[in-house]
Amino acid sequence: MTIKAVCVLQGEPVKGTVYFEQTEGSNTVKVSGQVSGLQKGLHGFHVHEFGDNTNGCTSAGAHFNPLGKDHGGPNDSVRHVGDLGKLLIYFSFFLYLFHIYIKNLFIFLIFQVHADPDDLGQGGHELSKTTGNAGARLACGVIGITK
Ligand SMILES: [Cu+2]
Ligand SMILES: [Zn+2]
Repeated sequence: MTIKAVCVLQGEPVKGTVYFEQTEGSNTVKVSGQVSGLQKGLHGFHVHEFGDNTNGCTSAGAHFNPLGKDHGGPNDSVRHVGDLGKLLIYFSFFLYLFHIYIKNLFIFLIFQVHADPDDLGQGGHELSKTTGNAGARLACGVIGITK
């Protein structure tokens, strides 16, 4: 049995599709997809805490952080559960820990792509430990369960 979720990113000009997939019994979620309309280079990607789009991507709130930790990279032990690191236009990777939430919480969350790379908490900027200083919110979409 595989649990699948999808997010359609609707920004201007940034658009994309992101898939989340977890095989039952596995302790990771596969995240894959593509985003178009981005400037060349790396961009911060996160799952944010609210599935709220009423005021655009701003309403999505902070990074999804149910364990109350500091911001980090996707492979760090100290990180927000929603920290996906910095990604290129096409991506496919496995995310640990997120699986705990995939079944119940997915429809409440927003996936978001940013203008700048995420410093993974190491940048020394005042925002490093909360947002990774990833800059403007370019596009976002609600993550929903699919078949
Ligand atoms: Cu973000
Ligand atoms: Zn974070």
